[in-house]
Amino acid sequence: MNSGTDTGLSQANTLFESYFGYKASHHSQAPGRVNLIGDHTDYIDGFVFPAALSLKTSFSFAKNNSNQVTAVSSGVGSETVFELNGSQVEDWGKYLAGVAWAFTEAGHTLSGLDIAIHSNVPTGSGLSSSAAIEVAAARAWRKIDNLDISDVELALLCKKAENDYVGIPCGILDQFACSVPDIGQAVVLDCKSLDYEVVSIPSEWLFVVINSNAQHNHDDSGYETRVKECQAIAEALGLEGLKGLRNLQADDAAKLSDATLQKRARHLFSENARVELAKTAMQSADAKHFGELMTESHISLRDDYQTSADAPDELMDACISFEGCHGSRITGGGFGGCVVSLINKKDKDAFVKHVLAQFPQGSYEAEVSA
Ligand code: GAF
Repeated sequence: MNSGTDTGLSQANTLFESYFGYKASHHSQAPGRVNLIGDHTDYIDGFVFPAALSLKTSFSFAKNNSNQVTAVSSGVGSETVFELNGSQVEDWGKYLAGVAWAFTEAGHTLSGLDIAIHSNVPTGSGLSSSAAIEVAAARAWRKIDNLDISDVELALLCKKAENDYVGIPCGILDQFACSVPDIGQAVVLDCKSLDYEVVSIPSEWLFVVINSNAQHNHDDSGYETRVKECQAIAEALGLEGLKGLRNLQADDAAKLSDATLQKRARHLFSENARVELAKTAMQSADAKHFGELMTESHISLRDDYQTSADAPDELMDACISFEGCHGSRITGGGFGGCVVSLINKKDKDAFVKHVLAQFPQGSYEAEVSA
């Protein structure tokens, strides 16, 4: 990591020095992620296919020789202060306090820190800004307190923070994708075993992420409702909780009497199957098939799982109307946010121009390629 050339880190450094009046001793970073395919399949122990982005959350920090954390963020513009092992934090510091809580529960002793944060992972856009801040915080404590924690364990502790402290019933997708793969790496993850495989992106492929700029927010979105609907499916089919849905099949959906639950189940088993097919398509450099799977995934999220929204649907239509676009889909938790499309590298400028002419409220956010 070169703090001289990384703008995120130098901005975090500058903020640290101006806010705390001394120089930070350490740095940590974590990327955002784009999910290429396999959404809402992680909390049923299914399969997902994310890639780590070059967009990052950067921390500059130092021990403050207290039991307290004081953090400031260039994006939020207000500080958060909390005691390690203190009472529940309600402001944006909950992501840091949640990680501290999860580490402490796991038996680690943490130092009090002064922290300055700069992030270029957009919030509410389906690119895991929350997981990026959690993983950057976890890396900060792992580094400064010399904790022996693997990247996978770190992801699990961050998920615990999000589930049991922040209170969002998410799966492992985001925390894993922000902790384990290198920037630009695409991985297929089995959310049950946590076995994963890095899949090489063919050299001429480019995944482009365009933001609809319609924000989602897990706190008031239907995310929790979808998790409850999955629990209802499991109950109706006599399966053992959410994790029993991993092996859902087409004929299971037909057994459900509730039409909404049938649609939800149809998304779960079809999306899970698409991840394996997408892996094979990428391995055989079959852009046409990979793209078709992405588009099927969007339609499934839009019509069956109903976690899309008008803005990403219109944006996806704009993307897919480009002649060289192999496929396109909403990415992440949904209800707004970004759309990811597969094109050939050579078409990038023409694609972005075409999409933004059709959907002017959108903006180019990121890209992933070999
Ligand atoms: C959000 C959640 F945090 C993830 O766990 C995952 O369920 C995703 O939505 C949908 O695939 O990002």
